[in-house]
Amino acid sequence: MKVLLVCPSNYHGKSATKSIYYPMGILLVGSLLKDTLPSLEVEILDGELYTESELEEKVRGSEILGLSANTNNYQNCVKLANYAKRSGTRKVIVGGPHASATLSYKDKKISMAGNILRNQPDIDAAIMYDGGQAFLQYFIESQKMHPDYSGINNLFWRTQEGDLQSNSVDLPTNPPRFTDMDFSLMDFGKYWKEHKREFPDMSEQYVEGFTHVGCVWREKRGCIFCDIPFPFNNYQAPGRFWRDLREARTRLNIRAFKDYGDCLTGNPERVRALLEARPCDLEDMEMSCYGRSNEITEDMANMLRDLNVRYIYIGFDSGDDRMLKSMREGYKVKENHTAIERLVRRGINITGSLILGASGESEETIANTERFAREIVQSPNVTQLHCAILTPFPGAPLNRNFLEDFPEFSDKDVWDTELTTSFWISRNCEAPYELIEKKAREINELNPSSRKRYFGMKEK
Ligand code: B12
Repeated sequence: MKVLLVCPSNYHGKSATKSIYYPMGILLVGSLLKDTLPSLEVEILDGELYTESELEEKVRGSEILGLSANTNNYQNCVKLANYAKRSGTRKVIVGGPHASATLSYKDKKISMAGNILRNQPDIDAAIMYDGGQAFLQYFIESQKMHPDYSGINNLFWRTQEGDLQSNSVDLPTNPPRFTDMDFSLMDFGKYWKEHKREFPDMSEQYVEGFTHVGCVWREKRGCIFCDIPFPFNNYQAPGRFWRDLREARTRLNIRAFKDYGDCLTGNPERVRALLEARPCDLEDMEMSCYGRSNEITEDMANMLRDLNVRYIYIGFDSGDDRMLKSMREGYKVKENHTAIERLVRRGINITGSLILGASGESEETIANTERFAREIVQSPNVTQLHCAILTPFPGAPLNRNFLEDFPEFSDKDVWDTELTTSFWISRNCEAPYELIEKKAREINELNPSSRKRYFGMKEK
């Protein structure tokens, strides 16, 4: 019996990170299944690496299909679900950030998982947040003559009579561990090669992991577009983290790890504890991480250097203070410049990103962001710079404002990013959509990397 887990590619446009990063979500879900039921055939597929017909061929003959949905790839999840059901797959289950979103409309909280099941007859169940346990239990129950899905937390499901049911939901609080990943399910070699091309200052063999989850700023106020699932900032116990990483090194011979934690720089005490707990034999381990500009003090920059951080991803987000305020970023353009200076002095590379299209965006604010972008790409340490258009993700704080203007989306499961983006701009920006799109493309062209980031639009 085969269980297939797929993370399909984006619906509009190509991802700039194709073949660089592997899909950790389905790796974790598949690993728990394989660890619990070793004789089961579990296949993990990164949909970006296959054509539609190749994926369909893989789907044929799978008994259970699990799909990892973000808002940008959800239409492709639906297409694959339809195909699977036509070709005999017994159960189709959807998880991931899109299935985990909660909409706020008037006084109501609406689960996207419910919208998915109401609108898609070919999808049997949707799982919110951490999907490992729920998927495993769903699989086990689905093999029984009289399955009972009622005790599986995080699960939305349909009864045999077709009624929609939902169980209680646990918020995700703990960082995933390397030890929960069955590395034999993933072919790392092909990712390592591409990763090295894009990030030459980092060792080729890397593994993705989490020193922490959540973001300190998000706990206080948070950026309006943020759809990260973790409500609290929670760091791993440093000793355990390094022991886990040592084990990953033994198994995979890795020399670097990419910290997918939402923002490393928010909690200086915990960063210091991480550094101080690092054992001598891991002192040469290289890192990349996410950070916020105003949290990069001289002290934080020293700690990042001492942790061998080779690349840090920073959302600069705008070159205009009014737009930074509009996005509720909690910092100003000056702090973006200061962070760059501090990182440059320590030889740390920066992957920056910018967003056009927040409330109040005008020709003047766009011009300021363009100027900022042109200035910072002069720095040899700014090795990537992406420009996105603000997308109203269904689980982000701004979904509330979006739904006030476009209530028809409150019971939809497809939130086509090209459409929602243009709707949002039409109500919230002074500049027209066409100008914002043109400028986002132009700023993207300034990216020193040859991989220009996909930003939610059809390619031209
Ligand atoms: C690292 C990261 C990336 C990396 C790597 C992604 C990768 N291929 O692994 C890069 C930089 C490439 C990236 C790109 C993008 N990302 Co990103 N990314 C993240 C980040 C920080 C961590 C993701 C991660 O690996 N988590 C760890 C794994 C274990 O968690 P997970 O994937 O969510 O999986 C768990 C559950 O969701 C669930 N689950 C997942 N899949 C499935 C499937 C089944 C069947 C089941 C049952 C359960 C299940 O169980 C898993 C285990 O607990 C998150 C924020 C966050 N903290 O989650 C944003 C995040 C996921 N990204 C986001 C976005 C928008 C994007 C982009 C679209 C940005 C852009 N405009 O280009 C692209 C799209 C890329 C793509 N091809 O789809 C959004 C998604 C919002 C949404 N509603 O869709 C997030 C939430 C950030 C945000 N904006 O708030 N991203």
